[in-house]
Amino acid sequence: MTLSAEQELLAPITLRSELPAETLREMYHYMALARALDERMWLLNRAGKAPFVISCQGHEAAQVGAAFALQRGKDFTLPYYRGLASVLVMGMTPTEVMLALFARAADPSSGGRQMPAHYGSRRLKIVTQSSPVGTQIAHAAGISLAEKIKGGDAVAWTSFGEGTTSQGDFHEALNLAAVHRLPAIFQCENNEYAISVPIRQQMAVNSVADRALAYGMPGVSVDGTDLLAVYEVTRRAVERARRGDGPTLIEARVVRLTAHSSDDNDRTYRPQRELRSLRQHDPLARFVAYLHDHDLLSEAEAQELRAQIAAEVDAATEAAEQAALPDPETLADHVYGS
Ligand SMILES: Cc1ncc(C[n+]2csc(CCOP(=O)(O)OP(=O)(O)O)c2C)c(N)n1
Ligand SMILES: [Mg+2]
Repeated sequence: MTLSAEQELLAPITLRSELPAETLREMYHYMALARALDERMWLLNRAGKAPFVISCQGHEAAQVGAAFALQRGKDFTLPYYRGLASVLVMGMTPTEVMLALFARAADPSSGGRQMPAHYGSRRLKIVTQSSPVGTQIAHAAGISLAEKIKGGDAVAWTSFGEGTTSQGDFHEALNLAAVHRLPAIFQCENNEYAISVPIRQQMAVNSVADRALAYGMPGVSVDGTDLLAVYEVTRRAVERARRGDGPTLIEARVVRLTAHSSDDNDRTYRPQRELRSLRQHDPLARFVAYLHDHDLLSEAEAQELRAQIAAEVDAATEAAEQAALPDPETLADHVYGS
């Protein structure tokens, strides 16, 4: 008997131990690297050196889990502004991330033009988002349509927050992708806030995944602090997309461990006890505990890895700080109708 698409995606996740230990340690490396870079960016912002930070903290497992199910250099990634961990897995280097933060000429995302966290790299097939939230969802539908027309089997993976699913772009993109059975994966990272607006004032459905039914595609809700669960759900969605069975909507339920951005003061709308309780669900701590429990990473190895990451973050910061700013002569380059 063949399982229906939804049943197949929701089938119990039993493959955890089948991933090699080396892959699991690599996953942890990317989560820890994303966290360390993110924390450094906040320090640089508070020291007056970086204009703006918008954090990935609490979303790392959802992003690393998903990105490990994609094929680097083949699949298209259209991340939103919290997508630091996803772009690192897809091949963006810490130095490239810092070049964008400092608006340097060599920033691969925009040559120092865009706000930080608008990740893009032609080399890595990472497509930068516009600042109006949700535009990348329609771009992902368009790219997957082009891929289908060309007869390729790459997928377009895009991410966005739950607040963004109230935008028309979300509706139009999912509808188009379902009608044409496009190889697209829509990952909603639901952290239950859109800046200061809690989810209950944003939508009347229980789960963003419920919305998939209305478009005619499978929708799956997964604990986004569980790296391996997100990996497995995304792996199944990628398989579906590559064999021509169409798109999937994945809701990864995550925690936002910081204020919305470096320009936001969440103490005005979020009780501190709520934040304290969310810290109990820190995906990084959860994955370290998993690795320890399964004898996959000793305390000494974890310490060594953290030291190596700290050195990597230092080197990236230094290299980017010393890199050249864009030449003022290039100010009007790429500006339409200047
Ligand atoms: C079209 C549009 N409306 C409003 C904004 C301002 N804005 C930036 S981020 C954001 C919140 C988005 O929330 P969500 O989609 O849940 O993502 P999160 O930041 O929580 O990860 C808003 C309203 C914007 N950038 N674009
Ligand atoms: Mg949100």
